[in-house]
Amino acid sequence: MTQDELKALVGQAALQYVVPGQVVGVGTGSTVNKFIDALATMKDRIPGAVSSSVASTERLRAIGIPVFDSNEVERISVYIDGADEIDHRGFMIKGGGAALTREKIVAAQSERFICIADESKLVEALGRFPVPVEVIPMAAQRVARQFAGMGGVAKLRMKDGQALVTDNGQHILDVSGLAIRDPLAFESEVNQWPGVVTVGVFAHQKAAVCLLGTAAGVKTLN
Ligand code: ABF
Repeated sequence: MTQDELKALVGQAALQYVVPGQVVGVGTGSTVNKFIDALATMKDRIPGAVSSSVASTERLRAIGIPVFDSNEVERISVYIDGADEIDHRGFMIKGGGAALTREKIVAAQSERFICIADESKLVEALGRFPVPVEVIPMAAQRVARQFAGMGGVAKLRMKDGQALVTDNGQHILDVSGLAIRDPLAFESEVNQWPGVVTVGVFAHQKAAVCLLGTAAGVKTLN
C-alpha cells in the first residue's frame, strides 16, 4: 500500500470515533484531509466541526460541514488529528503543518484525542523530527539561544524566501538535536519561556488512541 492509501485507511477508520449529534474537533494535514473526505458521508449526522486551521476550515465548508468558532462550543467529545511523531505512550510531536497552537487549543477542549497516522510516524523516543515551536517574532533569536543551551539547533521556518507567518501572525522555530527523555517536563519548561506561544510537544494533551495505518491494516494503540 502507498503512504497515501495508508492515510486514507486511518482517515476512514476514525469515523467510528465520531459521536453522532455532537460537534467534532478536526485537525490539520494530509492524513486529516482523508478523514475530512470520509466525514462527508456522515455530515447529516453531526451539527458541525471546530477546526484547527484555515486550510481545514475551507475543506470542511467546501463539503458542506458547518465550522464553529471554538468559543461557541463548550465541549468537544472527540478531536481527530495527525502527528509528525508519536510514541507508544501517545506523546506526540506536532506542528509540521504550522497549525500547532490551534491544534493544542482544540485538543485541550476535547475529551479524547484520536491520532491518525501512517506507521512511519511511530517512534521509540520523540525528537528525530525537529520540534516546531511557535514564537512571537521579537523573541525568536533569544528562544533559539535558549534551545542552544539545551543542545538544540533552532532554525526559523521560511516560506517563499521569508519567515513563515502562522494563522496567528507568529513565526515558527524548528528545533533539531534535542533528546526529549521526559516529554511532560520538556513541554512544561519550554511553555514558560517568554515569547513562546506553543511548543509542538503534545504530552499534556496526548493521544488517547492512535490509529496507525500499516500494510496489515489499521492497528489501534491505546
Ligand atoms: C498536523 O499535520 C500536525 O500537527 C502535523 O504536523 C501534521 C501531520 O501531517 P500529515 O498528516 O500530512 O503527515 O496534524
